[in-house]
Amino acid sequence: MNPSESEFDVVVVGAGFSGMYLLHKLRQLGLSTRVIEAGDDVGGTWYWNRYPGARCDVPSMEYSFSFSPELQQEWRWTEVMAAQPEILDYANHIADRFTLRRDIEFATRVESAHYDESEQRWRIKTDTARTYTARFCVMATGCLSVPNTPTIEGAENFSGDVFHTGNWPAQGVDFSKRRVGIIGTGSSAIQAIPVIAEQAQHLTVLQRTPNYTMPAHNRPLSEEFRQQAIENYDEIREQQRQSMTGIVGYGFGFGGADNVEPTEAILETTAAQRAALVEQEGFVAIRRFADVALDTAANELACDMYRQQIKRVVKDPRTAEGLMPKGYPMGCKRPVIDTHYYEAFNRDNVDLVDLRRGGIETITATGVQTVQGHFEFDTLVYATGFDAMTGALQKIDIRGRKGEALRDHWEAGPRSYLGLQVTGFPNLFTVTGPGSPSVLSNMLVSIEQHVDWIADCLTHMRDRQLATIEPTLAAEEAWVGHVNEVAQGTMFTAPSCNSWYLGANIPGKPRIFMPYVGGVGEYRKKCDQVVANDYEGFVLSA
Ligand code: FAD
Ligand code: N01
Repeated sequence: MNPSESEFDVVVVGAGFSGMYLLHKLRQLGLSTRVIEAGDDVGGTWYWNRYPGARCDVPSMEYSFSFSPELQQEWRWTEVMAAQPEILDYANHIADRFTLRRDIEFATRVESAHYDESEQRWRIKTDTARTYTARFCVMATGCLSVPNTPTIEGAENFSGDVFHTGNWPAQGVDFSKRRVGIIGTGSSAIQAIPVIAEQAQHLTVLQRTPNYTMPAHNRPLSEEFRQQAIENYDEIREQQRQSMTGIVGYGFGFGGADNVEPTEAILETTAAQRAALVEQEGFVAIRRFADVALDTAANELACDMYRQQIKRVVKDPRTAEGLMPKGYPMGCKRPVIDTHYYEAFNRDNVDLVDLRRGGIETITATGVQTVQGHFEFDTLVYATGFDAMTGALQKIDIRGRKGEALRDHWEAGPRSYLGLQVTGFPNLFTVTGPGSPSVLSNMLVSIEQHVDWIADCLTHMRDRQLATIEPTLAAEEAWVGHVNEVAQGTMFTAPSCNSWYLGANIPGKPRIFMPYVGGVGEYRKKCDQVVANDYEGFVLSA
């Protein structure tokens, strides 16, 4: 073997939660495993996204691993929804507890992965000029790990500091005495804005599309509650696995009046009743209505209630009007929850630029030129999201049988069987890939399910001395068809919806709804059924 080559049973790309659990699991199977990670340490999302206000929006007791009873008994979350530093501590704790780092190559980016048909091996090359060979290659590269910085004319001329929420400096940013501009009003911006507003001299929010966001009602986690939850963990975890989204909301939901089962029909209410509900409960009043997710007219009534509440919270009428989402349904984009987002616009040092009244023209040395005028900044923050789901995979030159490029196979949009494997790419797996519930779920539940499935598959192959696994074209086609079919008629695919789920945030990306909307529980059943039917839809060869 070439001295710069290293041979392993499995090479895993990425050391976020997916790559970390894979390493632990594959080691338990006795498989030699190497993890390659571009960052300097573990944590993935929580390593890169250190912007102020970053936190998860799934209760942490549930956004955590279940694979180790000891781990889940010993770890102490301090808040219902933990902040980024605490989640990164958790990732570091896992790396220490299971001594993961010794098998991870940090500060190393995988540039290509080519399948050698004659040797039945993947050959993986890095930007450090190393080559690894492995029978199996698992892409744990993340769904939201390639930050999107839009091309705006003149961007290179800006003389101040520039940051992206998805690649935030580890040492933090001092905003004091700074005039800050932030581009974007997605989840990241909505978390960052209230916190930056408290620190900066002035904050200008450049908003192209207003979002629908609900109050998080986050709060400290009491020891009593934590104790009660860990005593019931077996049951909670089982409920999570069988649920639609991997979230049970055990014991707390999101607090107060919003913790309501959606059973009522908004179409059966009068305008006066809706106004009264807004008055009594604010944004969360909408949660009681089941038809909002299913019917466009019902959805529009809910949007109207939502806009009424913005008017009640935001004092300046022009700013309130500017913050109102219009022209696309609630529930088409990734749900957002916030802590005092709208209240931040009542501060004297925060201004909104509603780009619907005139968009960005150029970035200048001193700020941003819009149709509405020039805005001066010392610091510019891009909260402009990610090339989601396919971005990290397509950045790598992945080639399967006969040298076919994954980029070509996916030219018209991602295609896979179960979001786990792609036809023509034997022994290559993706964790939470397009075609699986993935980003529509509590990701830790979906990560565990995929890693367990892959580990069971490798065990099955070893026990039967099988060399390769890949899906048939027919199985892939049927699954892609099913994924598209179940997404039709939902708010996710409404013609007026432009979300990163659809690839609509990246110019030129095919408009395809990428995740599987069928739910975590149903999807798990389907994956288990495939195994029970002797890996139906896959070809396993000796
Ligand atoms: P990642 O954490 O993205 O890790 C992938 C790793 O692969 C990265 O470290 C990256 O550097 C590495 N990598 C990629 N390409 C290469 C390459 N070519 N070579 C080497 N290394 C590579 N999900 C939830 O369920 N609940 C939440 O509340 C939630 N909050 C989120 C908040 C933010 C700000 C973001 C951005 C995402 C959030 N998510 C949330 C989704 C989150 O991405 C997942 O929950 C989870 O952390 C993903 O883990 P992962 O290991 O699959 O991917
Ligand atoms: O990114 P986004 P994000 N000019 O794509 C705007 C997870 N996450 O990083 O809508 C002007 O949602 C863009 O505008 P528009 C979660 O899954 C979770 O905020 O395209 N604006 C939009 O407002 C989430 O969904 C948490 O018109 C431009 C914004 O940038 C995902 O990560 C927290 C522009 C991008 O919003 C991504 O969220 C954070 C341009 N040229 C992230 N280009 C939790 O709380 C883009 N925009 C769990």
